[in-house]
Parts: sequence; structure tokens; C-alpha cells
Amino acid sequence: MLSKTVEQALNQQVELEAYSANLYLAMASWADKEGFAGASEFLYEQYAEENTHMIKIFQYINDREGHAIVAAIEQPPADYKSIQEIFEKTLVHEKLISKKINELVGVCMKENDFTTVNFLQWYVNEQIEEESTARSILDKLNLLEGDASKMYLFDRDIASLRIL
Ligand code: OFO
Repeated sequence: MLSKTVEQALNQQVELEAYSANLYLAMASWADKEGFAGASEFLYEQYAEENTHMIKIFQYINDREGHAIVAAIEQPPADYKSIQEIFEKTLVHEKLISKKINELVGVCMKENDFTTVNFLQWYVNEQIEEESTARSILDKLNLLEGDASKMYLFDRDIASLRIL
């Protein structure tokens, strides 16, 4: 059974994962509208992956006799200046998620809930990969310096990449 403190902290993470999903959905929509077919496909996939992150914690809360809550989600930004800005924001966001996951593990340790610490290990590892992929996409974009023909190739190639 979860302590109230752990239950509350897990529900906060559910809300964050749902926000992550909506953030990538908003980015996918912008990329789609601007004609970046590959980037939008990649971001739609990200949206789906974040939903799986959310539901996994959601169901874990109920499995451990807690109560998973569907929270109101803050609206993510709809407009972006460029694909570059999208991936800059992605990296900043994933760093924030890593910090939140680490804080959540800290709460569980304090509460002596090693079952949940163990459950969260998957998220700890996942964040290493997520930050690293966002960083490598951003590095590639920085090399292109806005060159239109290279951007076309970038957009074609990114569709086959998966962050998660
Ligand atoms: Fe992007 O890993 Fe969940 O939030």
C-alpha cells in the first residue's frame, strides 16, 4: 500500500507525463502545419510514448491501493519559431522531467517505499536516453545552420528515429 505522500507525488508525476504528451502533440501539430512531415511523425510518436509513461504510473498507483487522479492539464504552447526551437524546448523539458523523477525517487526513499523506488528505476534509465536523443538531434540541427536542402534531409531522416 502506498503512503499518502508517495501517492500524491506519483499523481503529480502522472500530471507531468500527461503534460509531456500534450506538449509533444502541440509540437507535432505545428511541425505538421509547417510541412515538416518527418519531424511531425517523430513528435506524434513521442506523444504516444508519453501517454504510455503516464498510464504506467496511473495504473501502478491503483495497483498499490492508491487512487490515480486525472488532473486538469495546463495548455502547452501552440506556436514555435522553428524546428530548432522545438528541440531546444524538448531538451529543456526532458531535463526537467529527469529532475522530477529523481525528486520522486527521493520522496520514496524517505518513505522507505523501495517497491516504488524499484518501479521508478525504469523511468530513471529512460530519462538518460531521452536527454541524450534530444541533445543529439539538437547537435545535428546546429550543424545545419538553417540550410534548406540539408533541412529536407534532416526531416526525412528524423522520421525513422525514436526517442523512447
Ligand atoms: Fe519524455 O519522458 Fe516521460 O515525460
